[in-house]
Amino acid sequence: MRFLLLAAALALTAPALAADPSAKAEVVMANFSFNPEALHLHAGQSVTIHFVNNGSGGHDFTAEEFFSAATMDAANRTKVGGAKGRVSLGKGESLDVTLTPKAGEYPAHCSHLLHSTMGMTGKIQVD
Ligand SMILES: [Cu+2]
Repeated sequence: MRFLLLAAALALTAPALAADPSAKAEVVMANFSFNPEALHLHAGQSVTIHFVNNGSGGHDFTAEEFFSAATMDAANRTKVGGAKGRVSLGKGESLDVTLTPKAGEYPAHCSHLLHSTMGMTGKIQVD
């Protein structure tokens, strides 16, 4: 009987661990770069990405394919501009986006005029 209770307790705990949203990642925007340039995430694992703009003006992290392929709730979908797939931040701003990425390799860039030319490009690798 004690064993059965333990087994039942484990069965209840396991799904909670699988859905653990504690994985963290960070993308720092600057003039004119993303750090890291290549973001590495795990497919199918929920992650909270902390976006920070340390630049002297506005920047964004545009990755339509990445955000479109990822699973997220409505509140987070709004944070990435819906179909725009873009996190836009003013100077000094930050934003957390929680999502579950899909396997693939996706390009990212800042959509501000000439910023990608000056180095604001990157990629997201999900595997
Ligand atoms: Cu920019």
